[in-house]
Amino acid sequence: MSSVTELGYVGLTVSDAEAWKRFGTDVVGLELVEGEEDDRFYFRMDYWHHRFVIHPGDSDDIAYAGWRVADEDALEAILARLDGAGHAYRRASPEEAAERRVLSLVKFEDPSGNPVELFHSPLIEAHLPFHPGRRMHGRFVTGNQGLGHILIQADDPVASQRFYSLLGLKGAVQYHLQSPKGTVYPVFMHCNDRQHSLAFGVNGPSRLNHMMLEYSELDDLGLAHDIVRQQGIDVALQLGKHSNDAALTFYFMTPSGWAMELGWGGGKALEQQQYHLRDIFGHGVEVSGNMDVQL
Ligand code: MBD
Ligand code: FE
Repeated sequence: MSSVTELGYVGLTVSDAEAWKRFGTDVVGLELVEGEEDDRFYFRMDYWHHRFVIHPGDSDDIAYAGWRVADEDALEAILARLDGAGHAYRRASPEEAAERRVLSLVKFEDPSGNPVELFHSPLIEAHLPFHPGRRMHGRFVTGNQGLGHILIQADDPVASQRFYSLLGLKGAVQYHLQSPKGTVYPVFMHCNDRQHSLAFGVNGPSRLNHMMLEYSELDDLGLAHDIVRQQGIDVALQLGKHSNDAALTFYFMTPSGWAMELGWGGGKALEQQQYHLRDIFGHGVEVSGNMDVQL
């Protein structure tokens, strides 16, 4: 069955562009690319033209998630499944594809209204090595695992899981967690070795609850943690290790009010599903509001 192969890029609308330029480079280590268009800027993580498109605006949320497919055949196979499910989509124009630096692009929304894009053939600037926005010991874990994972809003997690299965993602409820609103049942889905590229079932103040990026070296996670503490940035969840992907991570607030999860050591996706009641250690809530779950 044809599937999306990875989370390729993410668009973000941000209300404080200058804060984001500093945050992306100085805190996270992303490479800033400015000046190609007046109304946006980009962050790179590797050889891709961009991994993040930042649209300065008057709100703060995810603008779109770009899921890669291998080629035109894979794209058509997925669109046929959307047809079968009666789910509407729009084939983007060549100009819109060029705007994303891809050769083929389709746009639609998931059942909760989150904007989704399918594409193939991103622009890879093989002549332009990644130049981190600050010192890094290693690199971001990307390649065939995509840029990381996103946890987005789902009004009806069952409907969301059914919908993302049409794109080829696999997964299930992987935790039963306590939150102030009662027990929550987050779903985690994968489309490559990364244990999850997509999660939903923990709703917060914005469509995007958090995004996770992974460092290849533990020392880069430690460095990021030092910088977050030195800058006095609010930490949502303290350092801890997840039961499902075994990644050592912590969560802190971006200038947009949703959380960034930075991690190291994520494990591979399993064939079979299992669920957990809590994490291995840590992940205590420090500043509440975004991730008020007892992991
Ligand atoms: C994650 O990446 C996560 O964000 C949560 C809430 C649980 C397990 C793994
Ligand atoms: Fe996460």
